[in-house]
Amino acid sequence: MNLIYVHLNRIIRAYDANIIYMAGPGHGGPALVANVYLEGTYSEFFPAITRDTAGLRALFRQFSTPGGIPSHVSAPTPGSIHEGGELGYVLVHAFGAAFDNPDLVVAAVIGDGEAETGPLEGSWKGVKFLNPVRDGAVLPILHLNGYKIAGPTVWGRESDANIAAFLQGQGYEAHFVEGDDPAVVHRTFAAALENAYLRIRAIQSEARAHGFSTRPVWPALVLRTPKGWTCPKFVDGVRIEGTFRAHQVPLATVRENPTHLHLLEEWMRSYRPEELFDADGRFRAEFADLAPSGDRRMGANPHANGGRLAVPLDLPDCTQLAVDVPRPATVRLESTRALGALLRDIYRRNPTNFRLFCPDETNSNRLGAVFEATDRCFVGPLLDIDDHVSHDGRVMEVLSEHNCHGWLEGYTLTGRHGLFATYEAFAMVVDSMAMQHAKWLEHCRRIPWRRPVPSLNYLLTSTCWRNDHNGFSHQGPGFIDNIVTKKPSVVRVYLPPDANALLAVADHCLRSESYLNLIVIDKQPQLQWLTMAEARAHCARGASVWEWCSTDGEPEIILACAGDTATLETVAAAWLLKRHVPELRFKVVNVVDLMSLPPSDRHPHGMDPAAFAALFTLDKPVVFAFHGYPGVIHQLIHGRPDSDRFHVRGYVEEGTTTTPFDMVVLNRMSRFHLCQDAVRFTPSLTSRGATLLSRAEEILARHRAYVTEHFEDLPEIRDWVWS
Ligand SMILES: Cc1ncc(C[n+]2csc(CCOP(=O)(O)OP(=O)(O)O)c2C)c(N)n1
Repeated sequence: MNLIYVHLNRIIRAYDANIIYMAGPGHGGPALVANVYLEGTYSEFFPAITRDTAGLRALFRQFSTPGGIPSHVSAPTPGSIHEGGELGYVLVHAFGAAFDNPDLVVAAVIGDGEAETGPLEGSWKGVKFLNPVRDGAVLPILHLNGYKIAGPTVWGRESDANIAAFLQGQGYEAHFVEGDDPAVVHRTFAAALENAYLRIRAIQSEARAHGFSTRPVWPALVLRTPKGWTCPKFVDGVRIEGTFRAHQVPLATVRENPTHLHLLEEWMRSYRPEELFDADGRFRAEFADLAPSGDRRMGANPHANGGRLAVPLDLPDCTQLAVDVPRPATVRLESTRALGALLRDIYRRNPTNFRLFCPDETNSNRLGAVFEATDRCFVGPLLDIDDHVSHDGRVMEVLSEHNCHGWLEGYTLTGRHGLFATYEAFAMVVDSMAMQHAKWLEHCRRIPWRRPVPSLNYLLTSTCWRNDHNGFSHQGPGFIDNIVTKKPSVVRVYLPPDANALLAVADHCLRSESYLNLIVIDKQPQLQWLTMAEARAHCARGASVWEWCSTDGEPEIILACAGDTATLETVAAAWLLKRHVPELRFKVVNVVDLMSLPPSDRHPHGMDPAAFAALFTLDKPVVFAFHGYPGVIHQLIHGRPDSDRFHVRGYVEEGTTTTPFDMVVLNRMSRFHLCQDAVRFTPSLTSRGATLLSRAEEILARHRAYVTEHFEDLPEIRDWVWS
């Protein structure tokens, strides 16, 4: 890791190159910290870590100790936008950083252990989406030290020929550097790195001067050096250098074992510190001057602190794209089409700093309006029959949620904007990436010099309620469960009930910084509830009473809902209750901003007690229909007055191929189930309530027979509108 750093420095100096370093093997963190210290950036960001003996001592003592810094390349490491703690993502992050950064070269160091992960193996294909005219370059440096924690690595035991063949198939020309004699490896690596850099620049100059018709073959370096190179060769008679035993801490128990302590001293002295540092612990100028200066230092490169470069999006006026809703619950349309129009206009106004990332579902998710402004990006052979595919396209469709997520992370961490649109169920493929990104953003908030970056926005569509034709595999709202457990400072969850609310929410999210914004809404035709003005006011409040479908007077019960299908069933339940038990007084409360539910000391969006009581009262039963797993609502309202009065219906893992209404019946969230709950939890209702209960049972029985025979819902359900 050190070797690579100083040779990149050499290239930066020689060519005034704009390079950032991404360290895949997380345990190489100390090397990155050491180098940013030696080049001076560390002391600029952390003035207490001075460039003298006291500073060195403070630097060493804070390493991986309580109150200190993590052992990985983490948010406090200047020059870093990639931690490497959870292995697998270094190449996807590198490509995300390189997109639309034509001058930037991202050196991505990949451990041979990391190279075994699914995401890493799946991310070589980034070059097939990398346009040499408008994008920067990624230089993969595959480091084969032969071992993971305890076992051999797949690539470490593979021949050069096989590795070269693999990389060739992925679109790279591999250059090998191998050895264990530092003096020799320095020379061969210097030459290989310089050649690779010049090859990158030649590819780019050629494409930028004359265009390109076939995808360039990009260089990749493969470096074989011993694991724990230059650490003690043997400890207690056992071989360490070049073996798995060198992983992380090659020499332990130095406090208790004088022989080990002696070995440690010998090892440290083998680097001849007295030649490198003066008597006061200052790095000697003749070596310090080898590093680049100013923002060319990799620790200071602004791309690795993307907020320094971020420009807010030029957003169109979303009210111009509003859908017409003359009366609530009478117009049906596909809400995500309105978002597609917004994204199209964003593409037009922001030609170089916005991208949509999607696993080949842009059309399926009804976002196809973007193709009026741009194409799908594909840097490979194009065919006549392709639909909106070009080398210059800016819609990033790759059937890999890992790539979509990782590219967007790299893109936003370097200061640009985007949206990841995906089928709801398959967002869980990247649960872990979302979690790691949330940690990164959270950590950055506590580091003053880390500037805020554009938020990572998710659109989850093709939701569990409307995957009736795909069936159980496509039904799963669990990504919400993952997100709501993350730090309140970095997560936001929105469930817009219709198109205008979706526009208002998207506009808000695309202006925000340093959050994970989750937006959940289905793509199928759905009833529209709100005018644009109403939607904006409702979304700004986060949750409000819908008077038009509530009754007058003090409510005896609250019908609450969050999510499009949950809203439909709740409003339809309100309609039924008004007809069949007109004496019942209730309010319908719609929640757009899920994080308005917890108490305000648990989330910054949490309603204050008075606002919460104004919606939910202090003591009345609440029948809550929720888009996702019911436990999420119970978790969020914990601590609110008398939280036992909340009776939540939601997705309870009943999935299959069936009709839309059958899905809500199977999960017991249908309008009839909600009516049953309303009657059950309002003790004052007697005979009329009982009549409604039996009528609900009768319709549910009729429904079952009808869908099995006709494969569609009862007309009175399918065509229901508010009247
Ligand atoms: C996804 C993931 N799985 C497992 C681990 C635990 N782990 C930490 S380091 C390591 C071995 C890494 O080997 P390699 O990538 O070759 O790095 P190096 O040998 O340079 O340390 C493993 C398995 C992890 N950090 N991330």
